Amino acid sequence: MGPSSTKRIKTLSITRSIVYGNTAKKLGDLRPLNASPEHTHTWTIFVRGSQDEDISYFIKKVVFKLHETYANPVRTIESPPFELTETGWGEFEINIKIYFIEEANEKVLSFYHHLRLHPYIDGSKVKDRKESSDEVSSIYFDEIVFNEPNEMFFSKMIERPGNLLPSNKSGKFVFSKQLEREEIDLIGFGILEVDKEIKRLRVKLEEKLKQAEQ
Ligand code: SLL
Repeated sequence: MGPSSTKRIKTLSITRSIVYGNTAKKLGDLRPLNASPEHTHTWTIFVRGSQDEDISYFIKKVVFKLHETYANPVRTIESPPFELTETGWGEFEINIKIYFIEEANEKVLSFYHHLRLHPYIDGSKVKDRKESSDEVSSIYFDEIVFNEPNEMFFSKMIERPGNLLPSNKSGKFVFSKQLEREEIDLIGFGILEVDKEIKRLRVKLEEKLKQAEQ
């Protein structure tokens, strides 16, 4: 590579949004032949473009590191779709490593996803509104930021648009502008409620202090 290809553009960042996580289903009568008898679920872990677009123009491979109870726990997916389907009985942390294309000259991006097999009862917000009742999912939206990309990588990246969030109303995507708006509204509502509660407690505290003075 010539010097210009590795030259970094100092004043710039370029972002790409991804969606990662897992879906899971209980194993019914139709068990895969290689599933051991103690396995209860089939699951799929994946890394995708936020609009399900091909992300292999900047991602070279994805490595999923499974729990050590699995044979060959380090699973490398060299081409899209970057996903892996397995069967098992337990939830665990999956280490996901995203390797970018050579030209990017970027470090490996390593993070964890908690493989979810069971529906949470009162846990945090889950993004499985549209899924059929017996499928569980735990899916996250994230944005990869490339700071000071090098020129060659940058020119490759700008050949494709990188939308942050699709604004579609069709409900085809798990993450959309609408959902973001709804979340912001919910947070606003929550803040109002907390403010009300603070006021109420303040009045109560003042009353108690007055009583104590008497
Ligand atoms: C748990 N800490 O106890 C977790 C570990 C391990 C999951 C979960 C079976 C793999 C295999 C499998 O599902 N391991 O035997 O092929 O819940």
